[in-house]
Amino acid sequence: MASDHVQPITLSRFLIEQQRLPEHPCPAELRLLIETVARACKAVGHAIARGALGDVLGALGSENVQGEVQKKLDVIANDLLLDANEWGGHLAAMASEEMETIHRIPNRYPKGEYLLLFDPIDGSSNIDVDLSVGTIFSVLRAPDACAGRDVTEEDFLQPGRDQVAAGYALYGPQTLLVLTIGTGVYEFMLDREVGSWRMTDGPMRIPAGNREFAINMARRRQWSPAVARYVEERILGAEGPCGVDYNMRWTASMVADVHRILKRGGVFLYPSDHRTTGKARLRLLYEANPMSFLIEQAGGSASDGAGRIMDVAPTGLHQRIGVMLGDADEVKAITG
Ligand code: FDP
Repeated sequence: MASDHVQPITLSRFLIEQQRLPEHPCPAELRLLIETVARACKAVGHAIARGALGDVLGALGSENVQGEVQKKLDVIANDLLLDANEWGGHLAAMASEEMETIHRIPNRYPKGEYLLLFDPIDGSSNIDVDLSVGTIFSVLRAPDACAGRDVTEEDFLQPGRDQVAAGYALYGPQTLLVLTIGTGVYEFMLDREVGSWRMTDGPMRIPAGNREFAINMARRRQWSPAVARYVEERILGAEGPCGVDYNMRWTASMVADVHRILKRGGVFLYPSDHRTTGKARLRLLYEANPMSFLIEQAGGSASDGAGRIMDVAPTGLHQRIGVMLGDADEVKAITG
């Protein structure tokens, strides 16, 4: 008997429908670029799933530009994203957490009008303990001024509000792709049997009023008075000024924490160290900006404590920034 269960639409169909929108049509080149990134994320997810049997776990013994020990999967995922996106003709250059400087498209391939930034494996400390990790990506337009010359690092230093697409893959119990091209946030799940991404949620809206905050409590000494007050009041719960109990969640993977916020609400906080100017954990261009784009598109807000993250004018490829994002009311309760 034929099943009457209608399968949700695929990522390809969603993007083609976006290309046909009378207002804000998705350019064909951008559609093809996103499909390529999504294909690369499938390969990254496959590599992760091979785990110890595929000899992909553990550290490499090298350090990345941030001075962090590189895991084997950091490098494998970086190479998969580079290889998949090099030859399609949609990009002028790429940048990644794992590479000191930008990767220009080699001369043997045609060049396109977009710039791709990514964090190939976010939440690396989770890899060896079989917990969720993700890939984050951001797409910018290459400035007109770089036509006919080599792309430079400066071409990547654009504020987050200029992103044309952003998203992440979440490698958890299911493999998901969450995407925005400025027309809302959509979630796709990898159907492993047929190898395609199918829409499972969207347009996503951050549910209001969920009383959960995500913060690494061990960094308490670094918090500003505003962040400390916010957290203290929530720990007091029903016995404090909030009058209700809150819960704390921390997965040590920004992708997993942001995904929980998109689905269930609450806030994610990784503030900068208020004692030291500019000392922060998360990177602006390939972590904070793409996540802020998704969060704002889902009705939330994203601040560095002083203002909107997506309005920050970047000064360096690997620049770090404090991050407070999620439910707009909760973010406001910290930033005022
Ligand atoms: P990681 O460096 O392990 O890739 O990208 C930064 C990040 O992960 C975030 O995903 C995560 O939220 C945070 O660092 C974890 O930080 P803690 O080690 O302080 O928990």
